[in-house]
Amino acid sequence: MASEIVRDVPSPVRETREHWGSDAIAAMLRALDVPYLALNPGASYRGLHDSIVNYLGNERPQMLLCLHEESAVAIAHGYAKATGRMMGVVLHSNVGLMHGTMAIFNAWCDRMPMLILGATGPWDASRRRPWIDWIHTASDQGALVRDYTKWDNQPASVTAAYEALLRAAQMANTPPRGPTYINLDAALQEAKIGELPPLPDVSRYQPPAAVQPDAAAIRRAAELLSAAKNPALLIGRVSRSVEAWRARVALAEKIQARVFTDIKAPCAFPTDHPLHAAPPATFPDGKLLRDCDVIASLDWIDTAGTLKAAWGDAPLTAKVIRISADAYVHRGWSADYQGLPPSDVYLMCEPDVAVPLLLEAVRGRPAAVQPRAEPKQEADTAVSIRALARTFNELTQGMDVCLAKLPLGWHGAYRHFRHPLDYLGADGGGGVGAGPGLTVGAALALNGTKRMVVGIMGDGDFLMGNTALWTATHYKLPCLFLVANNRSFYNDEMHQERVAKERGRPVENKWIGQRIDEPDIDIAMMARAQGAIGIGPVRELAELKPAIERAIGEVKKGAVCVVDVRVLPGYDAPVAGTGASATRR
Ligand SMILES: Cc1ncc(C[n+]2csc(CCOP(=O)(O)OP(=O)(O)O)c2C)c(N)n1
Ligand SMILES: [Mg+2]
Repeated sequence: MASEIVRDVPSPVRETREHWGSDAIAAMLRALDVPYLALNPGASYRGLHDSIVNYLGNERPQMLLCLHEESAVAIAHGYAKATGRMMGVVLHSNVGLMHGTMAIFNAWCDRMPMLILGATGPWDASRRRPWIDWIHTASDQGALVRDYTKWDNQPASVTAAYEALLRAAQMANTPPRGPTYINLDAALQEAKIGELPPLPDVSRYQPPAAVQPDAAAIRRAAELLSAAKNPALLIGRVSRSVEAWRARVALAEKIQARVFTDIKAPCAFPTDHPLHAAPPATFPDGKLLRDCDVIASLDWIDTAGTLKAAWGDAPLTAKVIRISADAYVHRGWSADYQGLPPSDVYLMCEPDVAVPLLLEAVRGRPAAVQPRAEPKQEADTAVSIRALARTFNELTQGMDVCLAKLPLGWHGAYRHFRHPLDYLGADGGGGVGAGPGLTVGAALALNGTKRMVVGIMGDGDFLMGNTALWTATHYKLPCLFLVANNRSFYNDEMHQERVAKERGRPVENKWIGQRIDEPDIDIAMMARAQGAIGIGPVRELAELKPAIERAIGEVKKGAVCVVDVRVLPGYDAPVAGTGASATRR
């Protein structure tokens, strides 16, 4: 369990019989056991703000001040990734919500629970202050986020707010999980209400018990897997439970299935297990999958796309078992649902539920797969992401590490994952700038445990979200940032290269509108400016190990530390949509 964090403690407040609407809302948040509220302040919720500080004493929930709404949401996202638990976010009327939208989209695509509170200038126009309450009042504010939240509501009374919060919490935590949004009218927050209406009994509004799949469908799936010559498991979105991790390993071993994992999702299977077929990748190796005759997709993010990559236009020869409850949240606006996969058996439940049932029902077969040989390692000659990874691995041997973010140029073979908290997956929606907030959120979740939280991220990602660091330094949440700084939005240089080649135009212009230099940004100084320790820039291979070693030591002592590692542009991994597999050194 994470330990308590630094808290800004309010001066004592005299008890009064008078209460305001927002006191009731704050009491409800405590009843719902919301641990934290990440926020950036705004007058539209000054009522609630006062209630958290002066009515609740700034605890349960405790405020976490953030310098940008995008980091507030990303922190809640990172916290949910590490714990499976929902925390709260408060976003100022319309402008704050607008700042938070990309991060909400990321959390939505990542199916992470989150309670988002918003506010609106008094809905009653006669109560609005001139100008500011008018620009910060919008009809149907929920419309800004409705397409990527599970539910939204603007309650018109305190008792309606109780119910709205109960429902929002229940829905956020019902699989497939996701963010919900409650918009609180400033007038409701600031209304004098005397005594608080009695709070509902929260224990009677819990999320439902896990949905169990149909027994006959489990038997059919088990029969397919048992009869398969060469079964495969595509393991996508699953929980952080150690028990569920072990059940997946047991299932794979019992049927001798090849296992594929996805670098976009949190780690789901020991990557050094002989049955783990290939390093976790954005796009798994089609060739390996094409040999498989039965494929079980355990909430794999893009099953249809993966099958298409393997079979192309040829007929799909494998039988497919689809295990996913995700379609419950598929909507029209965002195509994050991916292509529609065929399925011979469709179990509409969470993989954590289906795996133990399948494990019980399948017939075992003797081990046949040979242990996988580790690829031969060439020595590093320059500072690259690979060199960074190797140095980091060497220095963290035997240590418990939680990787809260990895850069785009990371190859899945760079490091093994052996525990559900070893790696938390990507940002969900591909919204760059999430890395710092996700790392701080994971650091909040794992604070006081012996697992060190580390975000390894691109310079573009770091620069867009770096003010999340201040929240980590203020609340003393130790974590390590290793910035793979190629001084570019390099992923897109590769796109320009591809376009130039297709058009017969000069490839050497690909850097224009992409490179972040002249001046180089002093990332270590940005860290120091926020009370973190900044190390670097590391330019020489010889400097890399001492820099990371020092950084790990500082984080062990409780610091937030950032190392600016000037890596050469170049990826070992194929890059999304560019068709490039570039190692340009
Ligand atoms: C909010 C947002 N803006 C722009 C993009 C397009 N984009 C995808 S990857 C990328 C570059 C990220 O740069 P960095 O983190 O430094 O990684 P690098 O590509 O250099 O490896 C950009 C701009 C995006 N995905 N999200
Ligand atoms: Mg970059």
